[in-house]
Amino acid sequence: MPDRDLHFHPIHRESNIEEFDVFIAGSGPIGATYARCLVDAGYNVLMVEIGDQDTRIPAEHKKNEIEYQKDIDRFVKVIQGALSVVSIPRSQTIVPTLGPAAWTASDPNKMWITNGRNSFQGEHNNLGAEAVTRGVGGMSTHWTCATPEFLPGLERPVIFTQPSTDDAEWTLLYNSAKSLIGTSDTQFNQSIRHNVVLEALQKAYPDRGVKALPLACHRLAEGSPYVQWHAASNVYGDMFTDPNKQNKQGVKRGYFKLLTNTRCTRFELDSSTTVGHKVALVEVQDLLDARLVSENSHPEIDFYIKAKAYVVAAGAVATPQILANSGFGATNDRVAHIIPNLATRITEQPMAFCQIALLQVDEIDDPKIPRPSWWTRAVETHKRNFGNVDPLPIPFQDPEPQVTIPASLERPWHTQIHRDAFSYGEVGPTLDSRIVVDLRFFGMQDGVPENRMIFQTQIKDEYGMPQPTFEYKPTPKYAEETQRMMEDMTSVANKLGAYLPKSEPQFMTPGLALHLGGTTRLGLGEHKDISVANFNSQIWNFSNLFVGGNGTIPTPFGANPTLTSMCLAMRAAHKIAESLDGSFSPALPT
Ligand code: FAD
Ligand code: G3F
Repeated sequence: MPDRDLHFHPIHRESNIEEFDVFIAGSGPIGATYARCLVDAGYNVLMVEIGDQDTRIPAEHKKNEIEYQKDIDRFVKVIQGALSVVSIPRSQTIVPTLGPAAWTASDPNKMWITNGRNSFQGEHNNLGAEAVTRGVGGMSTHWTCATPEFLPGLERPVIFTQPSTDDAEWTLLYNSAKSLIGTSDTQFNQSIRHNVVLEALQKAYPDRGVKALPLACHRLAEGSPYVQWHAASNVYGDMFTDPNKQNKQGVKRGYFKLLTNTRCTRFELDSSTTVGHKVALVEVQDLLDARLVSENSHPEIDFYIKAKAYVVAAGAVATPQILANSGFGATNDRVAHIIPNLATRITEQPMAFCQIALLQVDEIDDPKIPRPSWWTRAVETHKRNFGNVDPLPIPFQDPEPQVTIPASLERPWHTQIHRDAFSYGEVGPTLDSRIVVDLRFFGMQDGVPENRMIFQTQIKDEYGMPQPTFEYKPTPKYAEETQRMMEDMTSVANKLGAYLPKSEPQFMTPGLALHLGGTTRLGLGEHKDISVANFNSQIWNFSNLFVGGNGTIPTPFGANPTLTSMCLAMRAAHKIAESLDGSFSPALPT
């Protein structure tokens, strides 16, 4: 234990809790999953979140606001506003057209280093669009909600070497995670555009299992044009409103507290531990209080929290960042690290994108094609009310298409043929958004040791944590598949429509998928030398430190990862709950 005079937070007094069962850093869907499982099992959990709460209900999806449900393109600005790019190379900070009289940095060894500007970042090996969201609910407050399962034999990690045991484990985990986040593939069944796209692709590709994209959402009422998009609030929102609920076994919920605007800074080890490592406490900082003191007087604003187990689920960038700031690994000072594989073998998905204007519009009200009654009724009503002014037979509030052609071993890429807002791809004023379809194809990457993140101890990010630098280049493995993926996307696009100018087929800036993986990768015992934690998400050689999030995924993957990360978090939470039962007897991971 440290011998300094430790400053504990009033939370202890308020709750009369001297020591929490579990501390969690990060309030996104993965921190939420951990919290939900542990609090439901009756344990006391303290969660800290570096960002603020800026939704009506904690951790709610912002797209549920009527404003964005009426015009999805307006949501582009919300996403742009929420994301902060992680690492900006020095070349992007040079402005040759700046007025010559302006002050500029003249020493090439001292370039801008604030707010993600990173003079250590190479241009050629950056993940230039990799970004983080800080706020209660994390990225789930503006995510697309796509929740596909990973492909067994390629994307899906192997937890048990016996295939039938592994299959059974994943079936259980996926079913539990889907029910927790509320996933469905039927919520767009009564969308005209959805069915037009689905039918066109099923006709063109009868053997590829074209189907509805599974989405975490539910339609508000039968026939309503609106869905409620799910987010971390669906995982743990009721813990804020219903703290005394009991679980199926009649166990009352444990105490749960979320501290917002609170940074998880670093972990401190118990120096009396002789075998392996044990976290003694965590240092956090109240960022609101921090505004009241001068930059260097940290003892007044840093405080400490004690727990039996500690979970870091702060996203794939900040999770290794907190561990690096604790001196455990991945820093640039090249000291011997106790988590040697931290932030190595990282992966990110190459992503291809285009938008088309739909060809099959005339089929929508073609009397020769039989349509269900809800369809003809909707089209007729629309034409009766607006037929003299609107050129399209599509109701204004017709839900968007949400279609996928699932990945396979022959075509290892994930596809989304849909309409959605992201930080790019806004339709603009020229075309009616009702005939626009977005195609997003996500490829895979191999986790190689050269691809890694390094945390600069000297340069801090805007929140005072070590600045991440990427060393990342596309891997030769899966290069050929990526070419085929682009070919496939253009062929699918051609079946559906004509390209929108400026949204022709293109690869996006690396990192834009925001599916960074492998930064805190899990592994079996025999893969200890290339992983950070075991499949209970317990860091190798630590008795009480756990990780969560997409960084834990050790496999190449094209699919959206959140559902799978939830599975791994549920598994870990279950194991933590088991160890906490009775008195926590810390054991090193095997
Ligand atoms: P996050 O959601 O990133 O949450 C981590 C939290 O930790 C954040 O709130 C952050 O503020 C907090 N934090 C960071 N540092 C600290 C610190 N030092 N102390 C305390 N707190 C800290 N995924 C899918 O699977 N399907 C999709 O359809 C999909 N669509 C997306 C669309 C968009 C526009 C974006 C941006 C992402 C999308 N994603 C999607 C990715 C998905 O949102 C993430 O996979 C998911 O949110 C990860 O959950 P997480 O809890 O691990 O991390
Ligand atoms: C990703 O992060 C999501 O997983 C996708 F679903 C989404 O469509 C994409 O971003 C947008 O680029």
